Amino acid sequence: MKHDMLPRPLALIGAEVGEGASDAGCKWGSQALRERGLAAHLRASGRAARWTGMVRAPAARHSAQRLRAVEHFSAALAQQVLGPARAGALPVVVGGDHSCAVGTWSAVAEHWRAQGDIGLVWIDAHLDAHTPATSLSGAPHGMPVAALLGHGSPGLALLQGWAGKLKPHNLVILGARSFEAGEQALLTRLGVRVMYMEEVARRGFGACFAEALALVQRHTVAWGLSFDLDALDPADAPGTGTPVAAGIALADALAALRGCAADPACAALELVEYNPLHDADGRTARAAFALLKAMTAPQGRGARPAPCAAAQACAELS
Ligand SMILES: [Mn+2]
Repeated sequence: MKHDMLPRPLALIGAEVGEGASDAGCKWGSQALRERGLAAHLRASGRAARWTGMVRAPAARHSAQRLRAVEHFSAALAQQVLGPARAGALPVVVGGDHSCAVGTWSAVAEHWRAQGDIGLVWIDAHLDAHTPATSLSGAPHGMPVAALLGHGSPGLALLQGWAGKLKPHNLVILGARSFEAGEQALLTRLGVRVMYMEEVARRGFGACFAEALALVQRHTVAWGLSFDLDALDPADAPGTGTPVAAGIALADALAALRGCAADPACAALELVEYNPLHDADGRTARAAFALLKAMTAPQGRGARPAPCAAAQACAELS
């Protein structure tokens, strides 16, 4: 059977990190979603899915220790992502605050490095592109985009021993509406395409996501999706680390993302910033379940034909 005829098993990886944020509640997000039955929920659509790892960040007693804690955590998480990637499964990292993206995408970049560059669609209310020099809060969950681009803390940017996991033209940020001048200046200088919420509202999420996907597939052998739940409107997802008003409607996201991971060139998925302590009625957990189910659906409007290089590389692995 050809590799792309058989959906890859989903390897769920819990990223138990809240040290990246000022409110550490997201640390318990992946465990909460696991206990609610996320794996069984995904298996219900006929896909193999199981938890292959839970990685917990070391506690940081003082805010000055947060960056070191996240650096240690990122290296451990990267190892947990590399295993399933090498085995031909689809890694699905469940956060945790968004600092986990450094470990996730460093591992994916490392895995594909010999074949070529990776692309990334980053759906988020924030830019997450601070360096320790521009961040007012010093919170590492505001820094993963900069680190993946090779800027900021060497302990994050040089994970796996090399920097520049993402090239600026292979990254698109979608839904941003709360950010600071310093991080925006870095992205502008590097030429990263940002579709701010104003553009998403005007053109529609579906049109923006389709363009973003095409951009990150264009010069790459594989691509991924990092979805921060705070990109959604707080009416649909109140239980996130840092809610921001006027976001993406859950229904729009579900329609556009359906089946996107069916593309064999989809290297990994990430869903972050679930804070169970702010989700009294379970609404945000249900949104998280629905998003992951839509992304991993066997086929759909979001599915695209595989770029040939990635399909071949994928077939050779199987
Ligand atoms: Mn984020």
